[in-house]
Amino acid sequence: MKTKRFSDAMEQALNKQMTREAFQAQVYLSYASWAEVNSFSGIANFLYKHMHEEREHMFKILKFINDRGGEAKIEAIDAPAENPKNIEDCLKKTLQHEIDNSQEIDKLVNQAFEEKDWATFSFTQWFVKEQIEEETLINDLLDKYNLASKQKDGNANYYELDKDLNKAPQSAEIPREEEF
Ligand code: OFO
Repeated sequence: MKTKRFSDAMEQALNKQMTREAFQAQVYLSYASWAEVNSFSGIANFLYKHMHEEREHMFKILKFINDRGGEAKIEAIDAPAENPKNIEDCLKKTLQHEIDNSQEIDKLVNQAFEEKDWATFSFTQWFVKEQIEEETLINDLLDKYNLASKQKDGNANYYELDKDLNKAPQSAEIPREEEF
């Protein structure tokens, strides 16, 4: 007989978040397909890859629920909202989805803290860090989009410069002192 090691309320909350991660994956999938159809294959590639990450998040939660003696419930996933209007809209909406998701993760952390459920508290910390990373990643893409697209003098050069700086070494060759 399995022994459940978290509350019914926590099991429910984790199940809800598991379905939410599946929803996140659907959003990435629909935006990726939209980008591909509109000939933005680079961004489509990024979004398809990220769809897989979200599915992994969903699975991570599923495993945790089952491993802790609960039962993961596979439920219907909401349809994503309408397609983005353009790349900027796509990136902004993606960022907003991540911010909303971070808030849901925070609720789980709070609940675990209030229930003194330290196993779930520790488990959710991985998601807190992951969300920090993902928000930063999408924000960076938006910055790059702005550099590449906004109508300012020399912006195209900044975009190229930024690509170069990305590959810049962390140390420089300096002339050695001559030995006399
Ligand atoms: Fe984008 O994140 Fe899942 O959690």
